[in-house]
Amino acid sequence: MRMTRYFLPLLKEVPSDAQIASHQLMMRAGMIRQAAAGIYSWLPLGLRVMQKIERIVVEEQTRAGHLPMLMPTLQPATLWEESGRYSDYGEEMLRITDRHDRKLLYGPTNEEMITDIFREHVHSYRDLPLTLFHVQWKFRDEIRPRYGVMRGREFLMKDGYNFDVDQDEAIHAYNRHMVSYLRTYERLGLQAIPMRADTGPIGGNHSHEFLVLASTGESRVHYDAAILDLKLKDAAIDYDSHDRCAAVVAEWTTPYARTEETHDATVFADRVPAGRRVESRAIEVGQIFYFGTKYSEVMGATVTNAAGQSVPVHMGSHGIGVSRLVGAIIEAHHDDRGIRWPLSVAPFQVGLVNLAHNDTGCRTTCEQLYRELAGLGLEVLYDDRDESPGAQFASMTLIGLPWMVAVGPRSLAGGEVEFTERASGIRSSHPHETAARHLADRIGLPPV
Ligand code: P5A
Repeated sequence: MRMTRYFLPLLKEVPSDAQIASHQLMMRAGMIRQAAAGIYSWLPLGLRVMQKIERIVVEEQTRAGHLPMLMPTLQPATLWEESGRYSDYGEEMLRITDRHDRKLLYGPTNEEMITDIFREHVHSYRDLPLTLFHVQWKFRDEIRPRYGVMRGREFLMKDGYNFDVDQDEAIHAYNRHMVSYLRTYERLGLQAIPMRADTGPIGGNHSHEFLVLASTGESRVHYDAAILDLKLKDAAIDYDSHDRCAAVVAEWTTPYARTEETHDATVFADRVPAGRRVESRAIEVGQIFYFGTKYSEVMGATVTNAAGQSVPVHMGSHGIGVSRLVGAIIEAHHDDRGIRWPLSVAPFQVGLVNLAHNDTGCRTTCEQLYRELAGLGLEVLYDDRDESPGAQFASMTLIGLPWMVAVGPRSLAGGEVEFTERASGIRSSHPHETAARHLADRIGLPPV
């Protein structure tokens, strides 16, 4: 992509209402624009990142055997009247009336709608287990939307719903989700800690939140520092194996880790040596729930079990804050000059900078490198604007692409171009003829 053809409204000034780094950087890097309090337009650069996150989330859900679908943003109030949550959900629910005076709402979550689909079509244990998910916009009329996309009113969520014949199977679904979430966050370049949590309006009594430590996070958490040493060891986990999933979950939920709401100071002090007790702030990037038959009983979602009896189906739900993750990743990966995207979600992998627009050699080399890099399958943002080298470097550093390739007359006189790795700041020079291939190898794309 050539910058002169792109839409990248970079801001020089930090907007006064942006209090935390991720909000400031997303505004300065031209990723989002506020439309109303807690409601944002996603500009091209921001959308690229969000779509990469969404793709990783969907891939990991699919790998775990969960099926993608899509439910609408607007829901009929009647479904929520059935579950009792139409009145319970309170002021956070955005209620809408259509021209026929029918009550609708902009979905804050989808337990009712999915239960309605299930009860209509599934009647036998033979069709279970079943987990359906979608990635869809939600609306919650938060009292205090803030921190940009972190606490929006309209936000993108991956929400999934499992249906199982009994509690054992449903706990396996819970464990499977925990493992798939751990894998997802790892691929996104985040260390997210599962912590015992409250269930709030979703219900049930079995829930974990996934938290990314950050001083600007809205959640207060308490944990055993030992949990930070855990690594997901088995890359190819067998999601069908109850034992394998349960073992991973046992490992990750044994060290003390709880949100403020479920924290117990006595248990904390008894179980964790003083030197390892940490209290911190964190960003909630996901939550999983097991709530049994809470919705299936009142809404009549039953199946016949192996003994031929009709039983309410056991359910859980699981959410990942896709739009919030854009902010959370920036909170975890930035410095005072800008963003430092992990490769997996970077909007482009490479920034190409021409330091001398009037120099024919530099221009030709840039054009050639641009073609070669793209030909090798790399996503390149080419700064072909007529700006000073200082301004170009500052823009690239702010946007935070993992690699920058600079073409300037001095190094080109020696046949070389300069690479800078954003994460480490390390620079190196390479012959321009082999620069594209060399970078593709570093980034790990297969040879074409
Ligand atoms: C699980 C999926 C649920 O809604 N029902 C369906 C369950 N869970 S949750 O914890 O309430 O939300 C899941 C994740 O969505 C993100 N999130 C938000 N992101 C941005 N702005 C908000 N206002 C917001 N509210 C929730 C969080 O990442 C949360 O973990």
